[in-house]
Amino acid sequence: MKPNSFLSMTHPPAVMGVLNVTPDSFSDGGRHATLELALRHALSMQDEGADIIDVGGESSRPGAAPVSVAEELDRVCPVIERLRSASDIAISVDTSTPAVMLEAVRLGASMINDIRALSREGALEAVSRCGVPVCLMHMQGAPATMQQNPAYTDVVAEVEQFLIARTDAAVAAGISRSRIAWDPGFGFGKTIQHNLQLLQALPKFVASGHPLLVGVSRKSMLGHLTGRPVDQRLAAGLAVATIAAQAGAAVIRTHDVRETIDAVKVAAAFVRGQL
Ligand code: YH5
Repeated sequence: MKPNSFLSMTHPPAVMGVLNVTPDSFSDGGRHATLELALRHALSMQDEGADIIDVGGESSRPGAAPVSVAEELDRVCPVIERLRSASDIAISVDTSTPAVMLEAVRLGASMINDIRALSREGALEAVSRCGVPVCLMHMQGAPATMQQNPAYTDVVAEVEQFLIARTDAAVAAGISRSRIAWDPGFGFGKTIQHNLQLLQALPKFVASGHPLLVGVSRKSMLGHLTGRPVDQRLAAGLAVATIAAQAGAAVIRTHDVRETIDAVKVAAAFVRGQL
């Protein structure tokens, strides 16, 4: 793999704005209102400077009801279609469902973000066929139960082995190695100690040469560290974004685009020695 510019971090990481399109996330005013609010939120994140909008229609929170393929298509596709016609910003789709991947790319998405690392039947083939970049994320267990008893002998080694194995499977399916990003999956089947060990090991993941995506925005690890509820975790999230940027992460996934851009700009200037 060619040495990539993320390693020297001449630029701050890209900032990916989270756009949840689940019934609970926007409006109780029905589908049309939800679509309009989602579009408005995406465009406001673009105004704030987001590089990528990550559109997701599945809630991966513990206890969330599973969503059918038809329902996920119904949630995600109209948003991608509208956003594509309103803007040329890069769109990624947060999905594990092959039919959603294919339809999202057909409508103009340019990246697949899969918390299940292309483990669903047909997912490897779908991404191989689209030819777009993909983010492979590590998760232990399944969303409904993953936080019940996360256990590892060596979390860093196990996450790395998993990502290597899924990358090899993706390459074997015809996906170009250079189009595969990695994500250690903060909060997905991890205790606070596991998350902190992974945070300390970010430089090791960056050294793999795969662009590294980090998503900690508003997550419960920040609540555990600060004692704060979900709507008061901005500062804690910015601290982690700064650490990740200093370690050479390529993409920060966040709900708080404007503030995160400021934080990663400072981190990048510090790394360059031009603060
Ligand atoms: C991620 O890390 N996360 S969805 C629980 C929260 C807050 C936020 C309040 N998709 C990731 O954002 N994709 C999600 O507690 C992701 N990496 C990648 N690549 C979960 C989420 C969240 C969960």
